[in-house]
Amino acid sequence: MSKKAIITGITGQDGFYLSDLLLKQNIQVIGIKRRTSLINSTARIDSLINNNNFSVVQGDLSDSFFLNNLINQNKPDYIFNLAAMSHVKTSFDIPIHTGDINAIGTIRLLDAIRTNNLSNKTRFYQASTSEMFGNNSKKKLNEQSKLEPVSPYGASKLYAYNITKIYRQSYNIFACNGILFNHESPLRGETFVTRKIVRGAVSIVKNKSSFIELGNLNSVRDWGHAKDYCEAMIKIIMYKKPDDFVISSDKVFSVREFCKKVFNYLGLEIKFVGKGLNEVAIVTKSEKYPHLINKKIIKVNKKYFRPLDLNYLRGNSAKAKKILKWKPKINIDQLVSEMINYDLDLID
Ligand code: NAP
Ligand code: G4F
Repeated sequence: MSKKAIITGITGQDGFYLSDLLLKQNIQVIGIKRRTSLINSTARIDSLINNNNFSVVQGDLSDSFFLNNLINQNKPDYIFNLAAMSHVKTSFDIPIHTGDINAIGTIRLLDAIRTNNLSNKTRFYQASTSEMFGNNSKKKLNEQSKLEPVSPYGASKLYAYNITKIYRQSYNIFACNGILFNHESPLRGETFVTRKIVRGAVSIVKNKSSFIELGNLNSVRDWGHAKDYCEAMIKIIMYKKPDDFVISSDKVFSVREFCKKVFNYLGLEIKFVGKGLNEVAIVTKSEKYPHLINKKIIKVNKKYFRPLDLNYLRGNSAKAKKILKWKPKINIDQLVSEMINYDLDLID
């Protein structure tokens, strides 16, 4: 009989890549999708719907009764907890909901494993995050680094990370954390900075808009590709013992540098001038789009700043490399080109 996995957050970016990888390993996937007023919330996973090993049930991480029943009925081999209110800036606007879903939602799942006596059967993966680290100057962050989050999102995820470890140690549940750094793809939500920049730049070259508005351009991130990171999730949950692993590319770029990469790929050279809220990016050279030369294509808007931000996040994934034999296959330039080509096709 094939193994069975429940994935929360099936309709999200990682929900697609993880499902695709598990189905290729002949693992049955049951995804949890919350109710929405429009049917197109499944757009990312529509290509998987015809797979007999793939099914979706409606439910919510706030509903203990639903989660408990689903786990009791299916007695899954694996649970991947990917569902979250995952937008850091939004977590400042809806901190209580963020805590309910990200923190308490995690304990709802872990406690359903415990109370259904599935501790010896069901392995649990928690989608932990580099946002838990906080501002640690420019250190490369690993499993031993200090955890001092600076957002309601980071704090909620730190609770989930800790409760996952506590259930592992107290009840012998195979519960593990993947501490994943930022990972992107053509399926990334449109309001995260990489996709926002890519979509904005494509819209500019297609004459659909004239500039992009961003917040903190100085912020530095360690960006990888979601497909590589979902491969790591599977290695973590299938490892011989439950443990916690940092997953990162170990390379960093600022938001400003990411913008340059995107515009360069599209055939435009840009230069940032000015300071603070008055900083802009101007097109300095373009054979392909001469009408854009001297145009301001990036502006700063204070509404995109957070009350607190993580300024520099760089991982050290040596443990995963050594123990899991995991390493990323897709570099930032390949990621950028894949994202741009996808949006060039999507945006008319
Ligand atoms: P995402 O695209 O934002 O997907 C989040 C998923 O959670 C969506 O399917 C969403 O449903 C679902 N969800 C939200 N609230 C829910 C609720 N109350 N009940 C049930 N489902 C709910 O996030 P992602 O990028 O795939 O990330 C997956 C996980 O990894 C998240 O937990 C995120 O916090 C974590 N993480 C992500 C990164 C990254 O860089 N991508 C890095 C570290 C950790 P809707 O589609 O209906 O909104
Ligand atoms: O793309 P972001 O919104 O990602 P952020 O905040 O790093 O969070 C993502 O990665 C985490 C892992 O570290 C995940 F846990 C989390 O779920 C999510 O997937 O912002 C990246 C940086 C920030 O410093 C932000 O201030 O870009 C800066 N930024 C500058 N202008 C912007 C913008 N971010 C957004 N979303 N929109 C802007 O206009």
